[in-house]
Amino acid sequence: MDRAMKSSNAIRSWEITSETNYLNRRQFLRETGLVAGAGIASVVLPGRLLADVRDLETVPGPYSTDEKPNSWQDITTYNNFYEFGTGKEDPYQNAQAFVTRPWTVKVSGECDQPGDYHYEDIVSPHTLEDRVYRHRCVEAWSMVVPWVGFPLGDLLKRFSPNSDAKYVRFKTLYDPKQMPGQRRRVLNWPYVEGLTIHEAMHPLTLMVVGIYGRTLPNQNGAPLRLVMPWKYGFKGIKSIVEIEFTRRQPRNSWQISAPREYGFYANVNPEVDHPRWSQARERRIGGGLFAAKQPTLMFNGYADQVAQLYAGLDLRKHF
Ligand SMILES: Nc1nc2c(c(=O)[nH]1)N[C@H]1C(S)=C(S)[C@@H](COP(=O)(O)O)O[C@H]1N2
Ligand SMILES: [Mo]
Repeated sequence: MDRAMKSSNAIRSWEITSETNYLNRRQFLRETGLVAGAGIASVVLPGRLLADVRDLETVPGPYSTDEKPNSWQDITTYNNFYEFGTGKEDPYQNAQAFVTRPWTVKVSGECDQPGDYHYEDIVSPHTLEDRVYRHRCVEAWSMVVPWVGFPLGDLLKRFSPNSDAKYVRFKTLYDPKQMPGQRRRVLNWPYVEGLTIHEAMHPLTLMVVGIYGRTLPNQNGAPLRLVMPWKYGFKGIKSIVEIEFTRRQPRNSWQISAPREYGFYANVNPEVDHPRWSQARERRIGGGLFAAKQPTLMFNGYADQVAQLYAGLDLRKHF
């Protein structure tokens, strides 16, 4: 196979293989109750694309939905990652050469253990869990994604936040040489995001390092990104290089660029329309062009777990 063919958009055998292996492995785990060893799902990967995508050792985590996961193809070719372009296929096309090792995360602010932490220091003390979550973009499309990660709160506790740590602010890498989208001011770079400390410590909130039992493809936010399934996808900041504990509520990139359209909370709320479109329904990616839209659930279906975080808040005002 020549280089041109390898980088074409055709579905490659490994894209299928990685799903099949994952599904087989989950079934295997359920049946045997065993933890997967690194070798179980090994497949031969082509050298050039996704050279960094490797099998991860994981255990089944809690909170997974029974909905059918989207395909590897859907999840890795239909993305929002404006650092690599604003088109849905741009991140897949433009992020393949993105260098994610070595990777350092700077931890600062209201905590007793600030410092620069290597990717390995961040990840290695944690058990990686498979968690299948609903994923909904404010643009009214949705997917179901088998993430691999660990609770963000378990990581944050290691930095010993103090009693003034009311919020946590995250920042994406700023590197216009590698991230062609950052050469245009479509957003105020670098991308930033913020959570309340209670949202950050919630057991549903994941620091994600993989998909389908493999390391995270660059276009999905390698090597580290957030996922909070009850929030619009934009809260899931990708390629994180900074974590800061703050006293005051941080703004996020979308709020900075369009404060009327995007708020701090961004809880999935079918009753609060985006100013330019309805939030009541969503289009499941992979369902085909003519598939009916499905109703959007309050907190994306995670109300039982998270509604108490917002007790007393007017969710129309705090959108
Ligand atoms: N750094 C960064 N993080 C980001 C974005 C982005 O443009 N840059 N887009 C957000 C939006 S709008 C969505 S819907 C999700 C998409 O995640 P996915 O591509 O893995 O589905 O990433 C979020 N995180
Ligand atoms: Mo989004």
